[in-house]
Amino acid sequence: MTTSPTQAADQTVTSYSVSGMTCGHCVSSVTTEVSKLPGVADVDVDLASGTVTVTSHAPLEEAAVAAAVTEAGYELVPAAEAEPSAGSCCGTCH
Ligand SMILES: [Cu+2]
Repeated sequence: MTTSPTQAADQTVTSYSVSGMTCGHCVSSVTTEVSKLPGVADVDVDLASGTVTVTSHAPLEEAAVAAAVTEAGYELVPAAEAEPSAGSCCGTCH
């Protein structure tokens, strides 16, 4: 008899706050860049709250995530300093 867990035990889920995202294009840009990080299994972005939830196979360096977000053109907000922000748009929103 075998057991097949539906959730991998070695997955880490971490949420980050990102400022500057204003539309679906922003979301896809951040998702694309963060998805490129080694070990990342899934990226979920909530545009309304600016929350980026990253599922990875190992704990991620926040600096690496921040670099990916910066690469996408946005800014990772340290959790302690997170607050609603009306950032600049990517230019494709309107
Ligand atoms: Cu946008």
